[in-house]
Amino acid sequence: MIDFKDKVIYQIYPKSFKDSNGDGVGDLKGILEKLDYLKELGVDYLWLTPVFPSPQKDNGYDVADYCAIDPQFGTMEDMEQLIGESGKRNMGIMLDMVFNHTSTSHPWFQKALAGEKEFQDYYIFRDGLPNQLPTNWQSKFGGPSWEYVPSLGKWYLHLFDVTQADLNWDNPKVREELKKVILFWKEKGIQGFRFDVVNLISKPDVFEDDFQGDGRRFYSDGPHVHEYLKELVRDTKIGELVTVGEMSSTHLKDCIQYSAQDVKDRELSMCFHFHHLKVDYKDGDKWALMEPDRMALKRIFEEWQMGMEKGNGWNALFWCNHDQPRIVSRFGSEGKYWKESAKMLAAMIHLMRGTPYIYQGEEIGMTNPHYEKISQYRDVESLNYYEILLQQGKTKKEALSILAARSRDNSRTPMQWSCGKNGGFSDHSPWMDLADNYWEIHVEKQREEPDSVFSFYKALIQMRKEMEVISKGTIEFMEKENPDVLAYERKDKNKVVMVFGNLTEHKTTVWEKKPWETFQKVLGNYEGLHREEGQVILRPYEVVVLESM
Ligand code: TEU
Repeated sequence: MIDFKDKVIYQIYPKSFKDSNGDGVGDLKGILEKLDYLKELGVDYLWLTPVFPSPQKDNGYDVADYCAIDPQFGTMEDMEQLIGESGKRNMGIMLDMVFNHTSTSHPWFQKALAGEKEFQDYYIFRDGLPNQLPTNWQSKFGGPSWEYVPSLGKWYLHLFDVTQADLNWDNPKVREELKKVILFWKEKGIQGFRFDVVNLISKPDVFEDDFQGDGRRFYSDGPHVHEYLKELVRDTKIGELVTVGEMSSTHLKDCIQYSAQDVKDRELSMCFHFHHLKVDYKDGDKWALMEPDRMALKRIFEEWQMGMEKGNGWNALFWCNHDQPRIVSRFGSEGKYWKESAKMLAAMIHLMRGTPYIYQGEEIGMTNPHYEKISQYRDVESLNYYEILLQQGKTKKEALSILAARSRDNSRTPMQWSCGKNGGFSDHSPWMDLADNYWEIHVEKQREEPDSVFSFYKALIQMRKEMEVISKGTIEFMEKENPDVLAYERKDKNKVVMVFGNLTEHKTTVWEKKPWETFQKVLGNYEGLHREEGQVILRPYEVVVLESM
């Protein structure tokens, strides 16, 4: 089994990473051009979001063929070259397996539509009249989660877009097909897998209306999910690779099971959950704006960090991905304290117990783009919700300001490589607009600066590799009642490391009384350790990392 505890994973959204052939869309050859940059940053694995043939209704999460490359991203030879060249630099490629659903363009679904019973059993079809939805469940992208096929007189389930039909994992043939996909890529030298919404694969035996919610309580961490995952891992022997499951609306007890390390039938290396990224959803509604609830954030980190440690599970640590707004725009500052807040947020995540993920552009503190026109958006969820918000009576201006804060497109803007044309992303006008600040926030500038956000990420990655207490130590939280400060202590038999982060843009006091003289500062985003009358004071968005001497 591979030791992934001191590894750092970098997420690439290929469409927006680097365009090599001047069509305005990023591609595999573009990634190849940037391998030395990624090596310099110090990451170990590159997770690529889907690059398989797809109608791109959901930017590749609607897969039409799991074992080929979409021509817009390149060819199979490009992928093989990327695997080889990454390997030479000691970096592994991880692919994104979207196994909860396929595109409705997938040959399996097409055969189902043509009336082949065998393939209808690959999906979740229900007989019914056109005006009788099988259940009242809602799609995660808005609207009902069922679509009627008049020619068949049946409904099919789609938890996401109408072109993303849910697979029927209760059918052993489906499970066998998906194992073949894994083996195909493993054979090519893929070093790890990320499994998209994998905790949604097992649907309940009986489908019923949900009068308390949108239906998710019936299928999240569903009845056979652990059994199916165990089977998949066992039969493909991916227990020896790095695997991460994306868990939607999940539970701690299930995540412990998904990522339990020392058990006979292992499931995955680690899990993503999203609870810490819902602390600015008003009443749980992503489309209702609210300031982040910092106490809730602290509580969630504590609950998950302590719970996973106790259960011997393993967390994937992250702030950003292709579905989330940029973290500096969200929990930090885009103005005066842009750099300080980007660094503080980075340290708070990287030094916890788990494996850190960096989403492209996060390492240079990229921000939300603040689009002002609906025509600038590309994401299916954002476009659907824009209409829903208008139907709810919001003005266009209000709906646009909600999207500017919440849209998934906030993180999907092209990577800012330089202050040159199109931010050095492409010679052609890009498939979506860049953030205007690319002239100021870009890789070229930060790569050389010792004080840059980029250099800080490099230092964090180094630290994990050099200090076993970061990768393997236990964790304990401090400052639990202090709403301004997130703080924790990492410990092993040789060392104690303390991390204090000021989550606010004002000066604040650390309540904890520690023998400060016995610690030395090893990393921070300000000079020295500021003390007033014996108390440690944190400056705006300050982070200090101290090590026992
Ligand atoms: O996302 C799953 C998911 O539920 C979300 O993060 C989703 O974007 C959010 O709930 C909407 O508010 C995964 C992928 O990361 C995402 O890009 C895909 O669109 C989705 O699955 C479907 O494959």
